[in-house]
Amino acid sequence: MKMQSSYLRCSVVGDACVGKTRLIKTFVGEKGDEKYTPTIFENYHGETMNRGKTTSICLYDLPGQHDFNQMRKFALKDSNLVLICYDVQRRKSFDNVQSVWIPEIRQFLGKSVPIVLVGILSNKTDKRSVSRSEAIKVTSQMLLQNYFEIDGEDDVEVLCLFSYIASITQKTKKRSLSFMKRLFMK
Ligand SMILES: Nc1nc2c(ncn2[C@@H]2O[C@H](COP(=O)(O)OP(=O)(O)OP(=O)(O)O)[C@@H](O)[C@H]2O)c(=O)[nH]1
Ligand SMILES: [Mg+2]
Repeated sequence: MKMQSSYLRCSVVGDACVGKTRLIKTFVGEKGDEKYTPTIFENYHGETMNRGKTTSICLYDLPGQHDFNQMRKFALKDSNLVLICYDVQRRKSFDNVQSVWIPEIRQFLGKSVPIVLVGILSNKTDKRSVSRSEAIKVTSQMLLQNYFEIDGEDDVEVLCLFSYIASITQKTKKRSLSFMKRLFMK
């Protein structure tokens, strides 16, 4: 029996040191190096299963430095989906979701590409400074696809996030395919 498979490109953005690279490394199974190294641009590859279908995900790990936007532009323009990450214990990184990251993504990609908001719990001993309900409110007001709150080192939580991502892009592709079918069957 032939296994069905699909492919998507996902950019990961958000303030510096919120845990984007750590989250990606958990997903691709490269855990271990706890040293913080600011990202310029990295490309990773992972796979997830959803309803018997394998999805290959090409991940663009992008710099959190705000003025590196030209570096992010090319990766963003090539993406089917974007994750915006913030640290639930760093208020500023959440405020920048609305003031920096959503405007930048919409400038380069328009409004049609799905954006998933991801609150990362980087340090279990620190108190959170952003509530779950605030994040859900922004998700709804800014017409984002969904909100996830995860520990970037927890394999199960990270896998759930990427399995969800695979499922929504499968749906989007299905919708556009049936539109094309409708167009040519007339
Ligand atoms: N345990 C563990 N910690 C990591 C790993 N990679 C990074 N960290 C730590 O996680 C925190 C966040 O680091 P990153 O994930 O690199 O942050 P980032 O959001 O990618 O930051 P920029 O690349 O500068 O935009 C830092 O304190 C790192 O020391 C890892 O593989 N394992
Ligand atoms: Mg990084």
